[in-house]
Amino acid sequence: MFDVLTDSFTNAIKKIRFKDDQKALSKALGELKKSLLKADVHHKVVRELIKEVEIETKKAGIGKEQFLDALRKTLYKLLDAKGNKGFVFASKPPTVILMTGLQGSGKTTTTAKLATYLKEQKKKKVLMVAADLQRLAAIEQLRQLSNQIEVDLFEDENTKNPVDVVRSALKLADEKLYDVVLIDTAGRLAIDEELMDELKAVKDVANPDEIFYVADSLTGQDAVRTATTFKEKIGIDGVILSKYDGDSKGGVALGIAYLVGVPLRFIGFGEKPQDLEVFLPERIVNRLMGLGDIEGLAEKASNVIDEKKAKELNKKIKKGKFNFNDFLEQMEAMRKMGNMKSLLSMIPGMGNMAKALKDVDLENSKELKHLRAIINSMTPKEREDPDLLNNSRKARIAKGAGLDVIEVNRMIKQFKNAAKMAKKFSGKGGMKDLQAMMSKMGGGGMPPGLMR
Ligand SMILES: Nc1nc2c(ncn2[C@@H]2O[C@H](COP(=O)(O)OP(=O)(O)O)[C@@H](O)[C@H]2O)c(=O)[nH]1
Ligand SMILES: [Mg+2]
Repeated sequence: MFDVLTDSFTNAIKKIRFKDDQKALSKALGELKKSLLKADVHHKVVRELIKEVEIETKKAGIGKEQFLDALRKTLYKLLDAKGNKGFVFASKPPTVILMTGLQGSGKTTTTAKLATYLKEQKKKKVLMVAADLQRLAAIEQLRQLSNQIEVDLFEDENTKNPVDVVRSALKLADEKLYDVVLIDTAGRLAIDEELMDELKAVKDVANPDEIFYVADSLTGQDAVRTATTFKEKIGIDGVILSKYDGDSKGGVALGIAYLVGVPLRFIGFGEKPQDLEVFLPERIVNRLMGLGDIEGLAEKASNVIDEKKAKELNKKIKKGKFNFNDFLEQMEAMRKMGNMKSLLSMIPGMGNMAKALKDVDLENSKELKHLRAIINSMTPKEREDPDLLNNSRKARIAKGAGLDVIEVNRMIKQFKNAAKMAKKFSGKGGMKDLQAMMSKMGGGGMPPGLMR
């Protein structure tokens, strides 16, 4: 997610080799500045950051550690805009949120992501409201998302006025005791008066607890500019940065917080409803500095893995009893967690591994699809005990899965090897072994037991 910035810092840090060496510090700062600009950080922010880091480093005495400390402190300061963090519930439900932003910024997708987050992690009853009546397709898009994530949607095809829609939606929300109402509004390609007037009218009737501005991080400095305009004209309480998974250079996060002065609340990093995470400055700073984000990982993982199950699984792995059912279950858990790469980058020291793994696509990997087809063709007993598979059964499974028996043999062998390795990893120093293996694989597959 923050590859570019992380690389930049690493490069800069490498330049500091000596103690009390002004020349080394200047060089490091120069490197940092160059790479920050390259990472699309606004020049004003870069200037401020460099100035602060220099002052702080000197205060503590020049050195690698001092430089890192200063960098961490400064990043934290710049990212920590005043205001609410994450999702804040109103004292009296429903909490009403107005989602705003330009067309294509990711409002509708983000509305569904937030709904998913609130439903699954906060166990809230959420109502999404289709108040983008500019495009017919907009309602259909939300309808599909509503079905997919199983969150209610309020829509009214009989009116072209978003104000009416919002009024009726809020009435319903009161009657049916919804906890949260998320209003998806229309955007434009660029800011114009008509849009602002419509939003003001919607805002007046919605009386939202908070207004979120969804900014496309790929638009770089434009995101900073438009967010500023929305803040002045409508008033925004938080920014959600979407499309952080793309070619975004990352620097925009610093610009929004520091220049717009509005806290970043969430970050979207993919097209799936789960691809959203709470933005917390301390987490991001740690990640930027390559230290990982254990807290974030634990939160995500705890959502999909049942602790008891994880323990059972670990026992099985240790005993060499890891079977195909366990494998399928783990795959499913991984898929639920969404973006593997972003998960890995949260584990300390795994930043590089995440990079190597960027091409593993759990949904579309051919290998995994085949493996799933093979497992699905097995009987329940065979799934529990891979040793039961003899040649005639393998042939039948191959037929069932529509694959060649050679492939079935290969997959089974791979699976057994993986189970063996998992057993090894479950012992002492497991993580190190795992990391070594993953880097060798270069993203060629997924060992079981990764999720322990
Ligand atoms: N890769 C990626 N695509 C996103 C993300 N958020 C939204 N999109 C895509 O961006 C496009 C526009 O999103 P949409 O929600 O329709 O934007 P809206 O016009 O503001 O409602 C869609 O194709 C989304 O799938 C994200 O975080 N990552
Ligand atoms: Mg939309």
